[in-house]
Amino acid sequence: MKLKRTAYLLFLYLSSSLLICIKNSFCNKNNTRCLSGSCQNNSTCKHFPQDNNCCLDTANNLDKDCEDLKDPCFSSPCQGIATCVKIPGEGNFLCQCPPGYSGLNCETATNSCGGHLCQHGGTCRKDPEHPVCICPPGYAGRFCETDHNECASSPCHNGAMCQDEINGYSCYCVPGYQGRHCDLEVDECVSDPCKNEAVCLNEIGRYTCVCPQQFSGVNCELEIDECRSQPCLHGATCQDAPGGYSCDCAPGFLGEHCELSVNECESQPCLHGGLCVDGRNSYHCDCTGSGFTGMHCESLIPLCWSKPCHNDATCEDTVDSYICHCRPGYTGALCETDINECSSNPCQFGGECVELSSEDLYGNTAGLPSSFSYVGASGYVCICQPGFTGIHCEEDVDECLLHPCLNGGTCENLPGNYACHCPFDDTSRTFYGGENCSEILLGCTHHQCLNNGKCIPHFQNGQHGFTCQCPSGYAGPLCETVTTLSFGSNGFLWVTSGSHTGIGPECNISLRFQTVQPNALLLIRSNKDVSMKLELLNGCVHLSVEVWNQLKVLLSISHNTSDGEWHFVEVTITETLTLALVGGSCKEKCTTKSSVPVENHQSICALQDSFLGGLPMGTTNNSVSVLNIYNVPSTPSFVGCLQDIRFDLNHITLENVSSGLSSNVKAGCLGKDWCESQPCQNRGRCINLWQGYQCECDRPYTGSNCLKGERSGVPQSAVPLSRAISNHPGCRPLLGNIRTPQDLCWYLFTNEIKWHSHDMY
Ligand SMILES: *[C@@H]1O[C@H](CO)[C@@H](O)[C@H](O)[C@H]1NC(C)=O
Ligand SMILES: *[C@@H]1O[C@H](CO)[C@@H](O)[C@H](O)[C@H]1NC(C)=O
Ligand SMILES: *[C@@H]1O[C@H](CO)[C@@H](O)[C@H](O)[C@H]1NC(C)=O
Ligand SMILES: *[C@@H]1O[C@H](CO)[C@@H](O)[C@H](O)[C@H]1NC(C)=O
Ligand SMILES: *[C@@H]1O[C@H](CO)[C@@H](O)[C@H](O)[C@H]1NC(C)=O
Ligand SMILES: *[C@@H]1O[C@H](CO)[C@@H](O)[C@H](O)[C@H]1NC(C)=O
Ligand SMILES: *[C@@H]1O[C@H](CO)[C@@H](O)[C@H](O)[C@H]1NC(C)=O
Ligand SMILES: CC(=O)N[C@H]1CO[C@H](CO)[C@@H](O)[C@@H]1O
Repeated sequence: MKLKRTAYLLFLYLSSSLLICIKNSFCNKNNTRCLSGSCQNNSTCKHFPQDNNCCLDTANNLDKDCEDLKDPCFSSPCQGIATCVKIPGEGNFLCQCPPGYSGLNCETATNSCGGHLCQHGGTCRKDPEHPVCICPPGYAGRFCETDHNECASSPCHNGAMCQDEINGYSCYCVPGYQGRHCDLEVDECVSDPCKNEAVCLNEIGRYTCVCPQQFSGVNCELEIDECRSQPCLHGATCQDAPGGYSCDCAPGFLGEHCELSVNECESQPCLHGGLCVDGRNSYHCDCTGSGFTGMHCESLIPLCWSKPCHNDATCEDTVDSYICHCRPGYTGALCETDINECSSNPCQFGGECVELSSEDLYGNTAGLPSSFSYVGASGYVCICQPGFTGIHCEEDVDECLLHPCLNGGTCENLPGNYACHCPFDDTSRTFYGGENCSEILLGCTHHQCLNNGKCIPHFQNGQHGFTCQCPSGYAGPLCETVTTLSFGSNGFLWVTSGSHTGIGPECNISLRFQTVQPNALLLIRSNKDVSMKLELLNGCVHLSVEVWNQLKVLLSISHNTSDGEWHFVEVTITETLTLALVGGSCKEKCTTKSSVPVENHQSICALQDSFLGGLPMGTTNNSVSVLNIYNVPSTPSFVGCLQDIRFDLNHITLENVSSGLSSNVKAGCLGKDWCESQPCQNRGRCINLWQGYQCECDRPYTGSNCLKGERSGVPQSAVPLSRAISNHPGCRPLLGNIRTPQDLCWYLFTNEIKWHSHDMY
């Protein structure tokens, strides 16, 4: 209970303190004395009488609040005109009473003339109620305390300034007025300021002189100069005279004001039709179009003036003409022709020739100076292709000096370029390739060449690929095509078109052959006029060309090829004919060439019909003409194998031969060693003849197998051909006399030869 009351009291106290303190946050003013903590923020509570307290911020010397409360004069406690004076430090005041008053607040009026009641020398007069001050002039008020303002009645006139003084005033006049009150106007003409009998007009604060003619100036003291208006024209001199002037004209002008120009052109001074243009005391001659020049168009214009020479040439006048002296690189009478220094194509290896006179190329063509000048316009520069340098691009840059080939590749410098020959790394079994041998070649990892072809990988245009290097007897991208052909007796292959597929007039024939025949026809091409034959004669390769049945070329290589081994022969037909036996057993003089150029070598290449191995030949001349073969050879047809037959770059296989254009030709080489079974008895030597064998018997044995005691040394066919042919159904020999394997049977139909291919083995 007791606690509750205390809390209540405290609440009352606090709330009342709060109400009182609303006006001033610093303190509780109600309290008659300062409570501790009543002032916040370190300000000090200050006590004043009449229950006035305030807080003094001593730290910041802020005491505004205290000031208001401290001023005891704030409520104007002193009566009348008494002065309230603060008593410092106490918060109290003192009233200083005016004369005639007394009391604490000057509320009491005195009624005696004591002291200096009247101010400013006023005289005090006693009065029953209160004394009266008689004020000296200029003062007023009960105690003469007020100075009387004499200017209040505006005594000064005409805009003058009034200055109040004790018991008086002064007027300060504006110019033009005078007098005590500035009410008198000054007559400025009194002093007679205007000269030369001018009339003086008095005005306020000034005067004006009205001058007679011929005079001017404020006081008309100046005589007027008639020349001042510059009345004389065209540079004339003005002579002033009293009341007038005269003009002394410049040469070429006339008139009172020299306004008239004398016409100097009247005398026609311009020659040769020149136009005279009159001027000020002068003239000039316009010679335009007259062909003359000079002051009076008296001189002929030099022809060089018309700049007739082109291309910065120098012009030289002569007696009646002119000469152009050209700058180097230009020619022509007017130097109008730019000499084409590039016409000789001086830049090599594809370098671009740029004339130094190509003005429009300057500034954007490397190799030319930055700006054109006629001095350097003669000649040319070569702008070389990459990889070349030198004035004429004649020097090949050796790109191999930069060692561009990686991974052990060897560098070959080429004109304008280089080539890396990349190695095959045997240890890692890696092929390198690409431009700089930097690529590991992957072309062969998944591709296999057939028939023992060798896979060669390459890297071109960012693609891995491979090519197959085919062994003899195979061709095609994967060596899948068999190029080996077996020719049986009287076998032949007729290739009718596309024999020459090369570009240009030159061509190529190559083939490999294998035979034991000493004499055989390998190939014949012919038409009515020209024929070319490749034959074996006595085991040697012969090439012959006949034109109009005349032998033109005969080439042969004296190397025995009838040994049953493969031989490669190549015929190259250019302006000369070349016959070459390549590789194998041929060691010397394996190439021979026609000594003189062959006319018609183009027509040899252009021949369309080629027969390989033989001709579909009987003895009827008819058949020959049908076959388009005009120069029928006597050589026996080929028995053996041909392989890799190429006309230019094209392989000839059985695919190229339509049915009916071949006979007794089969894919592959069916050569059989007839001697393997040792058919020759009694120590006879066996000779494999492809279609049979032959025994060379020792005496006294004879016979096909050296069994008989007959005459020896005469070769005999192992398989009697007459029997072979007569046994064959549908085959009818055209000639009854079968002597050699070349005699074949064939049927000739109208315009068509139909061949029956027979296996003669
Ligand atoms: C006291 O001082 C603080 C900080 O200086 C200020 O925020 C606050 O307003 C002051 N109080 C009063 C009542 O002036
Ligand atoms: C008051 O004064 C004391 C000592 O001078 C000081 O430490 C304190 O910070 C001051 N307080 C304020 C609110 O200024
Ligand atoms: C090959 O090397 C040359 C010179 O080092 C370089 O400029 C070129 O880019 C290289 N080529 C490739 C395909 O990396
Ligand atoms: C002859 O053939 C070879 C390749 O077999 C070829 O490189 C050459 O260019 C050919 N010559 C002519 C004149 O066709
Ligand atoms: C060529 O060689 C074969 C086989 O060696 C032989 O039989 C033949 O007599 C030879 N021919 C000539 C003309 O030497
Ligand atoms: C066939 O031609 C040859 C010469 O090429 C000639 O000697 C022969 O008489 C001709 N035979 C016939 C039947 O016309
Ligand atoms: C032969 O045939 C092959 C495959 O069809 C072809 O690529 C080639 O060009 C032909 N040769 C000739 C000479 O027509
Ligand atoms: C005028 C006024 O509010 N005076 C109060 C001052 O404070 C006391 C108590 O501290 C009150 O009793 C007064 O009424």
